[in-house]
Amino acid sequence: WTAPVLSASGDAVVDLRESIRAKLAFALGRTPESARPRDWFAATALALRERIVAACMASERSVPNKRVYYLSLEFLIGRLMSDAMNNLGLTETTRAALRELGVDLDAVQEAEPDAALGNGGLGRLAACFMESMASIGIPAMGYGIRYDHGLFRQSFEDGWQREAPETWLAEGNPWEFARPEATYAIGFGGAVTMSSAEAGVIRRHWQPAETVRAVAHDVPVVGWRGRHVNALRLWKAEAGEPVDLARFNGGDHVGAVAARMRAEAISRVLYPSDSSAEGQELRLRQEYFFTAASIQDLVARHVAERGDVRSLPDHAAIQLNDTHPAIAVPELMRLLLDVYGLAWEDAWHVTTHTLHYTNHTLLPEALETWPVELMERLLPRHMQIIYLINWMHLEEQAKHGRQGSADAAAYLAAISLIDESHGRRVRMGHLAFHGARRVNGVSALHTDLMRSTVFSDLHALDPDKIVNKTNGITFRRWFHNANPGLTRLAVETVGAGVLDNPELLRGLEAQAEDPAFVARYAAVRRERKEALAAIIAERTGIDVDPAALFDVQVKRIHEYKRQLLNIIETVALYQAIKAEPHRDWTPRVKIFAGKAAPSYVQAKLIIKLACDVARAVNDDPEVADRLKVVFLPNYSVSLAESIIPAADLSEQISTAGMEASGTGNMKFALNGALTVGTLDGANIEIRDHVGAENIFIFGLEADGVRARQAEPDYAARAIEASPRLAAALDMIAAGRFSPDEPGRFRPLTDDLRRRDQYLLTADFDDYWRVQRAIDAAWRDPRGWWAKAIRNTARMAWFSSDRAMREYAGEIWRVRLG
Ligand code: 26Q
Repeated sequence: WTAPVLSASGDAVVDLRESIRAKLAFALGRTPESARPRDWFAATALALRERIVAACMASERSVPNKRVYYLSLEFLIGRLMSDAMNNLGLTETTRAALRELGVDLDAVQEAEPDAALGNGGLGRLAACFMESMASIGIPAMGYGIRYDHGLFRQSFEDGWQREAPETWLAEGNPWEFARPEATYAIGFGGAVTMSSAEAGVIRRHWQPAETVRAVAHDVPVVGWRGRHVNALRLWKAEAGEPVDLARFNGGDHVGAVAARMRAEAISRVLYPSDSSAEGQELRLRQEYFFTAASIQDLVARHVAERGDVRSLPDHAAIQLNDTHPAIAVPELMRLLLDVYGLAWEDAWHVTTHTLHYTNHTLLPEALETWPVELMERLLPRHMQIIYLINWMHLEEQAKHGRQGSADAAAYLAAISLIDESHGRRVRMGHLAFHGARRVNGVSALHTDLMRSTVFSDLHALDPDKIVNKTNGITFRRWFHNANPGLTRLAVETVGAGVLDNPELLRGLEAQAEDPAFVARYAAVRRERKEALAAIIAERTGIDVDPAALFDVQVKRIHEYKRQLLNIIETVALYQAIKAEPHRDWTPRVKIFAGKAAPSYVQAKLIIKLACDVARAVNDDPEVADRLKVVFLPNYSVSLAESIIPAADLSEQISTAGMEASGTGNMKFALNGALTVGTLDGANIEIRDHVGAENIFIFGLEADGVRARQAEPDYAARAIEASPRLAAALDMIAAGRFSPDEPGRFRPLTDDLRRRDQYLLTADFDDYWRVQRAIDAAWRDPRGWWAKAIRNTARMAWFSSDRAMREYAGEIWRVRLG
């Protein structure tokens, strides 16, 4: 397989080899003899970075007509080296250069720490979008925070999750460029004063009590074939003054340093929760810090290039990744009003024609709201502006009929940017919605649910505002880099054009029943499964048989994602095997991985249950290789790259209506795992693309979920109607998996019996049924592989290149470079 590698030409190898040698000596001060893999990684990254800069300078010749700015509190990038090497076509050159230095490229790649600046789907989506924008030539800049500590490291102590700080920057970051010249002052607190009227207008001035400096650090994002390079600009927080000298000299040494600590705390650590809006002051400081720095930076660039701030919407499109940067609405208004002196109407026009908002969740507990009192204290000028926006918004609606109608007050309360029902709180979703030109959902179902539920009243006011942009994944990372064997097979079968145009994967369909092709496809899978089995043995001590069906559920641990449903089915299967050990059970390995938010007690208990069930099942000699259960610690992007190509079955079993899209589902299907899933999020669109006969669907649909939730005692009745479910729950509740603490899992089983918000009990029997159909399908290898191959062949639409083209054409109205 040569492309994307233009094969390793001799000169290029020598050049790179010497460049790596020089970096090792002069940038790192190391000799080849004393260099550790981490040093070789840094030297190689620095050498590659030089080539990226060269490509960058080539692609930066002229000012683009319009730029996209992607604001996200999370970029879950993972490792950067294989992306950079492959997109530059330098993988084989690098391998050869390192070999001549006596170093193995794979070992060097393993030494790169993941940049885990995100929790899960939302952060990984931002990383895929950045890679796609660079690949298809959208001039773009990502804006985020340069956290000292990314997502915590997960380990296990007797099956309980333990968190340790993640330290990706401990030995520096060879990819980044510090840009101290791009530094902005970010204010907090203080008061708003009015100046005397100039030409009949009163100007407001915000005098912050505290300022923090935002210092830019740029990470280059290389596109496919090195054609374009964009930047990811991450802000580091520094104190306004390194130490408060007046205070220090006045004797208050501790106070002088404390102010600095308080400033630097802003970029210290990523919040590890992805499902409940925690509402702490530091989180709001993070949100404002990075949003204000980004908006100031992009407005300054625009004014420098174009002279007039009024033309901002023609030359800049800002995408808000969820509500985390929603404070951009009043921040952009503040700049336009207070700094550039625009009239309200003009400022509002510019704002609402530049901003766009992506929603990623409708779960009420995850919708951000901030107490008015906190906003007033931290961001007094922004709170004034929010009040004004809201006043005009409500006046406008009160004018257009509705007033006097019996529910007029209820209607205004529903569309208001301020929630008055439990203390006064700013609704960030409403604020982002109202300030944006387009608002998008991340799958077709999720977009429909936005229109009919959380945003129904606002949607009625502007029916064209909400649009559907189904998520995608970058095939360069999740297919070419993660599964080179399958990529090679695809290239050999349909031609190297597939690397540029994934639609060519279609050509694999014709081979779905061809024994020679199937054998090669299966051989690639087998190799990935053996590699994963080695990782499992090394990290958990569990031996698994690569011939067994690898059944995988990897994602954040959350009740709505229903890992518990999978575990209960595992327990039921264990009971069935024990009852009839001599039946021809389909050998399975159930593989779990994922992190629970440190404060999410129920999710941590679900992890413990998975580990306790794993121990009981794996230690039971009667079960032997028919069933094994594995929980792999410390799930990450790089671990996902090892797991996904090795999966036979992909578990996407969220309660219908609750998973906005999912993107792991796409990675698995592309790599040929069959999906067992509910009609939720993008699973529906995956079914539409791969064909209903090539996916295993079960369970209630979103409207059925709502209907069932309205029935009294639905959980107790479902358990009563299902002896298999009742027996599995009894076994868990009786302490069979926790003999040292029999009541350990009662919080889980009691909740299922009493409430079961996520309808595990309603879907259990259908889940069991479809799992046994999967067992049967596995016993027909020809049928199984034909389905797998059809999955790979039909997934091209889920490329994030497609998603980015849709955003570019229908939201940003930006030309591709
Ligand atoms: C909010 C406030 C305070 C602290 C943390 C947060 C917070 C952080 C992260 C809230 C939510 C998140 C992440 C959400 C997320 O990852 N959502 C997922 O987005 C994916 C990309 O669109 C979808 O595919 C998933 O369905 C959705 O769950």
